[in-house]
Amino acid sequence: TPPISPFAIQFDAEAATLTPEGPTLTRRMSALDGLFKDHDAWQQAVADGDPVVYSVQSTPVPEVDRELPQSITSIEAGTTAGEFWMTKGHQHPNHQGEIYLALHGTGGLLMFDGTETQWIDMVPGTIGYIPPGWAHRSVNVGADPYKFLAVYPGGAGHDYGWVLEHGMGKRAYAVTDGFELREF
Ligand code: S6P
Ligand code: ZN
Repeated sequence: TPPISPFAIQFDAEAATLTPEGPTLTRRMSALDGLFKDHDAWQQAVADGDPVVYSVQSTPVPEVDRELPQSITSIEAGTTAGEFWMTKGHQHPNHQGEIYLALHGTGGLLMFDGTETQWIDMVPGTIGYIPPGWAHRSVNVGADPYKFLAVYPGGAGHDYGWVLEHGMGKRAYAVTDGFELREF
């Protein structure tokens, strides 16, 4: 990767966009294999049109050591067998910290260190801090898209296998007056 020069990023908090744009990642339901509690319901959702669950828009800052990339994740509103739609979730193999700034909607930042689970309610203006060594997943617990800005060390990496192996400790389910966390 060639070195990157200083540049300005236009951050529109209202529209939840970053300009200039780097790569955009789109994850459909089929990409979340093994993550929802109810596997049959997940399979049915894949068969029923495989909806987009979330997308991640980056800036041109590369994911390499010592760079500081940023991205905006937008999670659609929805549930699968009562479980709120969410990101895959990952651990940073190099155990580095990260921050999330909520921009739109109502979400949660679920963190798990292998033993303990932590949940931070995320509403526009909330900064959620993810310490090194805590796997993290974002959950949309509202009726609108939940959007947040992430800023993270470029060399942190994404270990998705860790979550498949260890889980996230808790799951967020829809209940009449919002959400409820249940044992994994
Ligand atoms: C990267 C940061 C976010 C997530 C994004 C999608 O360190 O935590 O940009 O990558 O929210 O989640 P996931 O779990 O599919 O990478
Ligand atoms: Zn991360």
